[in-house]
Amino acid sequence: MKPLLILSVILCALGGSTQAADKPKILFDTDITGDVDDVLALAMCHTLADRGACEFLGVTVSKNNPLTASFVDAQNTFHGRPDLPVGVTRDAKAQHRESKYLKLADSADYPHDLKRNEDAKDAVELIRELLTAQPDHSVTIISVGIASNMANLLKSPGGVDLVKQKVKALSIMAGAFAFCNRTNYHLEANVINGIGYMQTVADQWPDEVPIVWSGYEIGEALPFPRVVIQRDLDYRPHHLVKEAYLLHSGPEHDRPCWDESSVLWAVYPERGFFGLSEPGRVKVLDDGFTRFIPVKNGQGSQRDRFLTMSSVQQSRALEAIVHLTIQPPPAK
Ligand SMILES: [Ca+2]
Repeated sequence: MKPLLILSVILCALGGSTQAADKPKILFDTDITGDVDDVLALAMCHTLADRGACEFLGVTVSKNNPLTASFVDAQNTFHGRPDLPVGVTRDAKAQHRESKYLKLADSADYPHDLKRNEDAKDAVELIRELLTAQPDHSVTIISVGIASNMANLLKSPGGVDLVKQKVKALSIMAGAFAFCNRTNYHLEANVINGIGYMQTVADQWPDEVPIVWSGYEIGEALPFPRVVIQRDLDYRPHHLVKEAYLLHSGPEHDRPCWDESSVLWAVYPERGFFGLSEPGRVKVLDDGFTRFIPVKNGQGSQRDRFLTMSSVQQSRALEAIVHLTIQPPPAK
């Protein structure tokens, strides 16, 4: 065997074993109530786990609505994971949000057994439990709502050290880092609906654990095609994702894929679906604006980066999101 060939065989073998060890373990923290992109993002998490691309540890909910645990369990059951752990916030100060689609949890079309938030675990307790059980530096947290659970995790006893020890990265949908929504000073919902929580995350998240921010501008540039909802989800007589989308956005709207972008980066960070900004630090201002302060001359925190996206990446990312969202769940 030629030396070059031997080297490539060794590298392949190493690559294979590294890949298995590095399979992302994901924890999905969502404010599944108001917008419907959380439902599509949760569908993606299930598909990615079905494909063996990640290990799906659990779901936590960051906003208050009595139907959140029931809906999440209904969706987890729909996707073939009826026993996936579900936690809900017990923080009364976290925003309460009405929902156009959570009522699907009460439909006989979506059987499941967790019916009341009172029977779900406390979100922070569940996150702590799941993190504690995992190897060091192995868990990617995907947070796509207000930051109540992330902030309360950091404030819990030993919370910062637990994050430092167990978390590999935080993939968060929050803020805005480019011109978007016709302004260069967009105040993004996940921040302004709980500014104090996001400030706690930005200020207290350990410097050693990277945060990748998907700003409003990324999802805004990824409109989920309405035709997919109209035509591609009839493989089941009742499709939870389709019905939730229609209840929220109606049939004539291409809903931006804000939350889906954070899932895609979390599981496939090296696939080039997105670019990354230079490193720096996000400061959450008192009005909710996210100011990015880049590293200067190698000085300062390098914890944070935000997603960027070229037009080629936009096409690839949107197509990947679409197909990861609509892949049929495994047969029952
Ligand atoms: Ca969300």
